[in-house]
Formats: sequence, C-alpha cells, structure tokens
Amino acid sequence: MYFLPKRILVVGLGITGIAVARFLRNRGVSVTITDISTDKALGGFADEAREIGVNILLGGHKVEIFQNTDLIVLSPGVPHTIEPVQRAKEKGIPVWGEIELAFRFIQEPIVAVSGTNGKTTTTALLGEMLAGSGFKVFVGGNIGDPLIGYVDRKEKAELLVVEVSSFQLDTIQTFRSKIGVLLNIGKDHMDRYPDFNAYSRSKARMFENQQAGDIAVLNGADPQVRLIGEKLNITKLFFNGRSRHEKGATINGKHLFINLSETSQSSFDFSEMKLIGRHNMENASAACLAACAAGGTAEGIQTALNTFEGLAHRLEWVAAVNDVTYINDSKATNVDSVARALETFDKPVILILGGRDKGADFHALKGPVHDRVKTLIVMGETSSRLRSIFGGLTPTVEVCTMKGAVRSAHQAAAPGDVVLLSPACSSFDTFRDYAERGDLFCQEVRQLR
Ligand code: UMA
Repeated sequence: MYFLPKRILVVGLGITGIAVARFLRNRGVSVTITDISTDKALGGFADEAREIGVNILLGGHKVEIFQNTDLIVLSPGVPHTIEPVQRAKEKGIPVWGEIELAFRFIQEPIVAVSGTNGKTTTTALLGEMLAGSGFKVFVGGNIGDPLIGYVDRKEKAELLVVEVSSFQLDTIQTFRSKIGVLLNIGKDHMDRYPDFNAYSRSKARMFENQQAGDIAVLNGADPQVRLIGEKLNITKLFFNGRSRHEKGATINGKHLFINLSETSQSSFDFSEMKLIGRHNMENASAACLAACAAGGTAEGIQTALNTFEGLAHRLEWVAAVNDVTYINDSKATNVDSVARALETFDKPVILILGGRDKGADFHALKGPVHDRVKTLIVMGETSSRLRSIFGGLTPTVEVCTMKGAVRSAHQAAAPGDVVLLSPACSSFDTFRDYAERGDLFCQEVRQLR
C-alpha cells in the first residue's frame, strides 16, 4: 500500500487519464489534468473530467504545472521524454505511469503479456482459459480497460491478466508480474524510441522486478526475446522453439505439448481452433503455457482454445461478397503484423495499406507484397512513400478515403480473392483510432452487398 501525496498531476486526458483521476479523487487527492489537445478535440473526455471534479489545463503543457506537484502520472501516449517531464524529474518529482500507480494498490498476482504483436489476442485468450479453469479473473491494461480501474472494483479477482505496452513499461518502478509473457519484438514505434535497441530495452523491463519463484514465458524463436531471456535468473518457459533441455511448449502438427517439469506434462489440440494464421498458433501456445503455469486446468484451457472467436480488427472476417472474402486487420499498425497477416492466406490478396507516418521501414514487406499481393491500395499520410516502394512490384492504386479503398478493392477483386485491410501504420492521420478505421472499413464492405 502506498500513501498518496496531496497534489497529483495527470498528463493525458484519455481513457487512462479519466481512470486515474477517478481513482485519485476517490481518495481525496487534489488532481490537475493537462493535455496538449483542446477541449473541443477531446470531446467527452473533458466533460467527464469536469464531472469528476479535477482542475483541467488544456491546449498545451505548462512547465510550471509540472514543477508544482508532488507526483506526476503519465498516460501511455505521453512520452516520458517530453521537456516538462524531464524538468520535473530533475527537480526530484516522481513520474509514474498508470500501471505503476495501480500496482502499488494491488495484492493479487499479475500475469502480464507484452510483445510487438499478438498481445491483445493472447491476453484475451489467456483470460478465457483461466476463467474457464475456475479462477476469478480481471482482464485489462493496454487491451482497453486500465489496470487502475480494477483497484476500486467491489468484486475482487484471484488473478489479473494484464496486457502491457512498451509505453506503459517505460514508466514503471516496482511493477512486477508473477508470470511475464513476452511474445515477440519487431520494429515498431520508431517515432517514439531513438532506435530498435531502446524499444527492446523497454520491453525487457517486463522482467526487471521479477523475483525467485516468478516465471518468464518467452518466444524461443525470436532472437531479441532470447537475448533478453539470457539475462534472466528466474524460471524460463519457452514456446515456439525450445531446445531439449528447456522447459515449455512444442507444437507438433495440430498438437501442443507442454512440459513444465518431470511430473507436469500436458497436451492440447489446436484442430478446432477458430483463430487463423501461424502467428495465432504462436499466440495460442504462449497462452496455453502461461495458463498451465498459472494453474489452469486442461479442460478450461482446451475449451477456451476451441471456442475463442478472436477479436475485432485482428484478422476479423467481415463478409464474403461475390465470393471475395473481406478481412479487417486494422490493428496491424506495423510491418511485422502485415507480414504475418499476408502469410495467413494462400489466395491472391488485394491489400489496403497506409496511415500515419511513424517512420517505419516498409522495405521488409517487398517480398511478401511481390509474392502475394495482386493489387495494392494505398491511403493516408504514407501513401506516396508506399507507392514509390511497392508501385514497381504490383499494380498500385492511391485513394483518399476508406470508401475509395473499398470500392477500388472491389473492382480489382475476382472470385476467390481476399481483400485485406492491414495498414502497417497507425490510424491517427485520419481516424480517432484503429477501431474507428476498422469499423468504417466494415461499414463500407457491408454497403457493397
Ligand atoms: N497527450 C498529451 N501530451 C503528449 C502526448 C499526448 O497530453 O505529449 C494526450 C493526447 O492529446 C490525448 C491523450 O494524451 O488526449 C491520450 O493518451 P493516451 O494516448 O495514453 O490514450 P488513452 O486513451 O489513455 O489510451 C491508452 C493507450 N494508448 C496508447 O498507448 C497510445 C491504449 O492503448 C490503452 O488501451 C489505454 O490507455 C488503456 O490502457 C492503445 C494503443 O494503441 C490501444 N496502444 C499501443 C499498442 O497497442 O501498440 C501501445
């Protein structure tokens, strides 16, 4: 338990800022929230903050505000490197993220899931496996339900399954998971980190407070994850590739074999799984392994594997129109996830790419685009960059709107093809978030019928 200071500054007025403000006001703290956006741009969030009863300072961050507070709590979308935050740190003012604050008020064991791709699916699936095994479970974090919200819930859980992003890990101090799952590390968020190593170091922080008896669940086939694993002195379990002396999970055909110890072995059947794609076999392996390590039952785990339908905006089946399948993968906001999505289909693909320019290197997609993409449709801030990289490899069409993208895809597609929205970019150039982008794609597809 932690005794809260009198004055706390919350930075960022989104889902996290509201949840933190509510938590602090329930404890009588004087709260100020600041956000670079304007009242109008923040929409309902500003009204909600007013109802909670906090001071609101919008349209920029004033350095003095950061200097005259006892604690700063950052939203994940706010880089901890911005000047007002750096200046406050120099003055000795503590700067935490929301999961750090929450952790100080949580006693229940946490199973945390991170990775560049697949963390939301794995978190949700793992939550179902543990709930199906009879545990009372809270599922939250980066998945959309801030961890801090759990603290004031009347109904307590026995296990917390928490998706954590690198942004959230950047601002931890004591946050510790009993089981930490690291799915993979690919190049992403290069607009936020100076280089790949810095991003990777951030992901490694997942394990920095783990103690004897805690467990790391690691992707054995990911070189960067392996490198992080080498430095860990806790129990390590590997999925997706392990050597004979390592404990963990091995896939053989449609079966997953789990070896936690000489006396604890189990197997699971993937043949009824509804999730598609090789990467989802990896996600499912990680979830099974973490669920077994957390005490899940064979029946609970297998039932969740068979019934879990996947999540919206992640390789989500939308419709079949004239025998063309439309897939919404709007959550694919980096190059790796698009490469994985393309691997999933053995039919010709009409791919919709583009969005906010995060400085990503798209060249790694040249091979997959050349081999699998029949027509490329590019949109958003990155469209001309994408056209110049891929235009010589496959017919490429530049569009301005989602309606234009879906109409062009419809024209280019023949029966048997797949139309895939998998943008490799975040959505903030045009949309509120990836969900709004995905929803609009689905709406436009349904109108084709
Ligand atoms: N802002 C500032 N100053 C800055 C930068 C931003 O005031 O310097 C403000 C913005 O104007 C905005 C506010 O901060 O109004 C938004 O904060 P936020 O981006 O942290 O948004 P939240 O609504 O609190 O959502 C966050 C996560 N967002 C990000 O990490 C970008 C959500 O993850 C998460 O679900 C939610 O907390 C609950 O935990 C989204 C995400 O895209 C889904 N995550 C990334 C990913 O999965 O790859 C990391």
